[in-house]
Amino acid sequence: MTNDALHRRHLAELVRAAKDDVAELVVARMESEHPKRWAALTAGARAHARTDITYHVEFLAGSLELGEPHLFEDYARWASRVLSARGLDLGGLRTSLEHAGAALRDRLGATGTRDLDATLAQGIACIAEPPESAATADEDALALTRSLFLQAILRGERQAAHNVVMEARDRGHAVIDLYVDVFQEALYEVGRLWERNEIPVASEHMATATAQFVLTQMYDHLPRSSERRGRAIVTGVQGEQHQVGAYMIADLLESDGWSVRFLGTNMPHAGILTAIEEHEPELVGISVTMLGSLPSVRDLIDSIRRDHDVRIVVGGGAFRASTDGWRMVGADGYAPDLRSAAEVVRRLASA
Ligand code: B12
Repeated sequence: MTNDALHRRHLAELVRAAKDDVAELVVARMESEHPKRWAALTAGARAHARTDITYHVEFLAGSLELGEPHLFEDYARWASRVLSARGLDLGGLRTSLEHAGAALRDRLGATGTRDLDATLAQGIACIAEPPESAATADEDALALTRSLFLQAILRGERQAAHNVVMEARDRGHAVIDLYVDVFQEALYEVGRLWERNEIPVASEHMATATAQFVLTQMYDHLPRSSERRGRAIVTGVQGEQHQVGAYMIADLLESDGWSVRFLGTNMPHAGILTAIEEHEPELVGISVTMLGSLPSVRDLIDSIRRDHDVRIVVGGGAFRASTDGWRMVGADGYAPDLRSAAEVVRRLASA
């Protein structure tokens, strides 16, 4: 690891270690600036505000660690969209980031405040009301299936969601296309609907649960390669709750001839290491959605490498916008989606 990377990691660790204190300080400062507004808040709303600030700090740390300020810009744009959709004032986000910057500067002293200031300033400059979203043309072959599937999962109608997907399969669509163009894209749309405050979090949960129910039924319809490629484990990391992407990767690898153990996600790392000892895989696939999970995946990869000679491939939302994130956490490879994953894994396995 270069000195620069070591310095960035050190800075990110200091920032992460300070997140709870910073959140408390920022809330106290905002409270003292607007005592009436804050007095009207319930204890729950106050706790919520504090949690949001810890998220800001975690994303800031991830962006600093990877040396990619655009990741924090993306985060600031995303937070702006989420808050605007709920009628909340973006001035609060700006102030909380400014206060968080001041609290971090006090804590860090001379250590890396230049990088911190620059990344924060870039993020703050991206806080803005989102433009009206332009309607996008939705003309691919599975557009209608996706739209019907989305409606079914948002209503929690398992039978309807199942029928829609099976009809598309019976029309000759490959399972991998259904996974990506129907399941994945419909879930991304669920995320956008939640982001715009058009559905409550309960609908997001129900839609995901319904989609996962139908996804498990696709297992019997997966094509099976006659190759025997070896053993693989697919898992998420501790603290990460998103697991549909990992589930799909497990199915894909099994379909491509791997003997797969799928561990789900949010698993204590000791448990993942035990599973590796028992299954003795040649390949470990790790799925990470939240940028805040980066330290967790780095720790997991370090622990795996201490005792096991395996190839490690990562994927998921945390790496998508980053050029080098997967290398920084110590993985051997990265695939942005299901379609590219089989190829990346085959290349890794034969290297
Ligand atoms: C479902 C969902 C949840 C569910 C997850 C339940 C479950 N059982 O998985 C719940 C409700 C628990 C949840 C919680 C949260 N979520 Co959420 N969630 C989603 C949602 C709507 C769908 C995720 C999904 O299943 N996508 C479909 C899969 C197939 O896509 P994928 O993961 O990208 O996987 C593909 C590739 O990335 C790749 N891949 C993935 N893993 C791997 C691994 C390997 C080895 C390889 C090679 C490739 C690979 O291949 C896959 C197939 O092509 C997304 C929206 C989105 N854009 O993803 C938000 C989203 C990810 N969530 C978000 C947020 C903010 C949260 C919460 C903080 C708050 C909330 N909404 O409740 C918490 C955080 C929890 C935590 N600590 O992890 C944000 C993240 C924003 C950001 N800035 O990063 C998103 C983008 C929603 C949004 N638009 O705001 N969430």
